[in-house]
Amino acid sequence: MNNIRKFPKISLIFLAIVFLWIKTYISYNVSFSITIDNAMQAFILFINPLSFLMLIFGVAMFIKKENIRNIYIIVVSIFSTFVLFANMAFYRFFNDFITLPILFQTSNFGDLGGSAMETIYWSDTLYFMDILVLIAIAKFKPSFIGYSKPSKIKKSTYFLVTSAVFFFNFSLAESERPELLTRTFDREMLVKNIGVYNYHLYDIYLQTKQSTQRALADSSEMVNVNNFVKAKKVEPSSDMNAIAEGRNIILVELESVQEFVINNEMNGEVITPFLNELTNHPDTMYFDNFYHQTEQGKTSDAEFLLDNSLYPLPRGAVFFTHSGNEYQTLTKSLNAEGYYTASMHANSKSFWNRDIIYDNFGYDRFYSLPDYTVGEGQAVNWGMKDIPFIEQSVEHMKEIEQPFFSKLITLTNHHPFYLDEEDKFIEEFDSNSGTLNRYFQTVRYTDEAIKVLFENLKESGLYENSIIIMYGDHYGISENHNTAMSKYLEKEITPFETAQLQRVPLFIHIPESGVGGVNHSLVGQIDLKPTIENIMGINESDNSIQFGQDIFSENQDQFVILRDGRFISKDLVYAGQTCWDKETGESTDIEACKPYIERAKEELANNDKIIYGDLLRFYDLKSGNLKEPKSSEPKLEENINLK
Ligand code: GP9
Ligand code: MN
Repeated sequence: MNNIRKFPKISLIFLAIVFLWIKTYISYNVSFSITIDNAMQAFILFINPLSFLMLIFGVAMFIKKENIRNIYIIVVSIFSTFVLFANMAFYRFFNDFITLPILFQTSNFGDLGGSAMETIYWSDTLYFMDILVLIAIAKFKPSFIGYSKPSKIKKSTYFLVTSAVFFFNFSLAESERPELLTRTFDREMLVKNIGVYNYHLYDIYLQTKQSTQRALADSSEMVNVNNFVKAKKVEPSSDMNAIAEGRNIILVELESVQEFVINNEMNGEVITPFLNELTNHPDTMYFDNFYHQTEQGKTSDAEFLLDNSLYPLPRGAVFFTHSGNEYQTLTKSLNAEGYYTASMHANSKSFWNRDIIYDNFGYDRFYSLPDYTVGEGQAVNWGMKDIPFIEQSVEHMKEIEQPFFSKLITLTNHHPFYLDEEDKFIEEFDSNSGTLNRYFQTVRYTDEAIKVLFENLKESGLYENSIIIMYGDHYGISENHNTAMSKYLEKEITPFETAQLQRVPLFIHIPESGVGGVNHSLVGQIDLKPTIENIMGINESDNSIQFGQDIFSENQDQFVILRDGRFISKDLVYAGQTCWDKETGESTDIEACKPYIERAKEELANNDKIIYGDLLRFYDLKSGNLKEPKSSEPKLEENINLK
């Protein structure tokens, strides 16, 4: 017995830190695909959970009562494990880390249903094992566990070491990645360098900063933003001006449909027969270099781009975080032209905060789940199947007054891409990714739904007097499936290829117009609003604060900026911090990309200024001037003419 006592006793605090440290490190390697390029990065990854864990568990030393101290240690373990686990489940689905605004979107998490279950496995219960061990130790108090009240000196030394670990970690990270914290684009880089827990602290800090930003923003910031926007303006195409004036607009956001499936086959089977035919239709303009520019807000980001010709945010979903801002939307300009405006989507109305923001955007009506009858066998995966959704949406369109703008959002082709047997028109693909294998089938199903849309529109008599615009909202296959994608595309998926895979199809179909052809222009979702306004003969764009350009304009920039700072120009692609030669697909001298990198940064920064500062509240769209300050506000010396 005496011999055993000679061993120093282990405190529960120490054990809890070690358990979580090991667990976090294992999950970095097993659950997140964090790329490590050198030994230094591997070392930083290893030590990065430590400073936070030492700090948060160290607090236990100030708790005198043993029971309360143990409860604190266990609660902190559960909480930290939950943070880790939530990130892991989220990462499997979105290939990204959680940010605070996303966490508050509980209404969305509730609806994730099948997708959430897909991302959680039985083996995940292992993540909580150490907590059981801690509880058992706290209860049964085995003899090797002990705790002697630390002296003041010991406590001070402990926290000194903790901050030393933090600064050591931070300086290594800073030498590895200069300006780490000023570049908030890349969450993976943050987690890799400062650890998943510190990353969340940083995120909380950023969010707080955001709320302050609006409060502090003032109208003078609008002057610079406006100069930038005006310099970007191009004359819209006169050939296309008012070509669809007065027609109904039927716009379809095609859930997760990427460009690579169009005019392509999978194991000898055509994936999108109807859409393929449409690309050759004499009344269709098809764009094969059209990029999505969405971020964490996915479908809602695509909607945001459409209505505002502004970029969504680098983090969180702008539909949630800035739903109260003032916006100058496409919907509002259509309302002003006497259009009835409706969004149609058979999901609960609060998903992505749509019910709130649609009101703000000016939609007259939102046809959401209660406006649809989902019969037996008519739901799969995330909800109502596309075919009955389309059929009933056309019925709604028959009822509403013309001219109308109806935006339909499909749903069946959504991760995890499940289908009922009777809706499978083609076989699965055969790769190591069930997700990609099933994707082809659900895309094929959506293609069938679009065929039904055209048939029903023709039957209803709405077809001739409408314009049909369709585009993919964002990618469906994330980088997690690169091995499978590489098998399908028969090439290595480099960051260059990944950037190119952000193309989604865009169709502009004007029945009996004779305006058609395949267009290779480099364009993106940001360009939809000015393009649609020009086609419809609306001149609202003249003063609009927007970053897009008319797709048909001869002076189009041919430069697409993705939301995370990647870009695609005529000759270059910037992706994965590497400059790529577009023709060869090989990396090239970064110097060639530098001016464009700056340009993209400036554009995104101006965009974010508008959203964070809610700057459009200071701007009068009609006059293109700053709004007259309210009499209660101090008057500017002179009203700055922004033109
Ligand atoms: C939800 C649907 C899908 O209503 O739009 O959203 P996503 O997950 O693609 O953003
Ligand atoms: Mn979507």
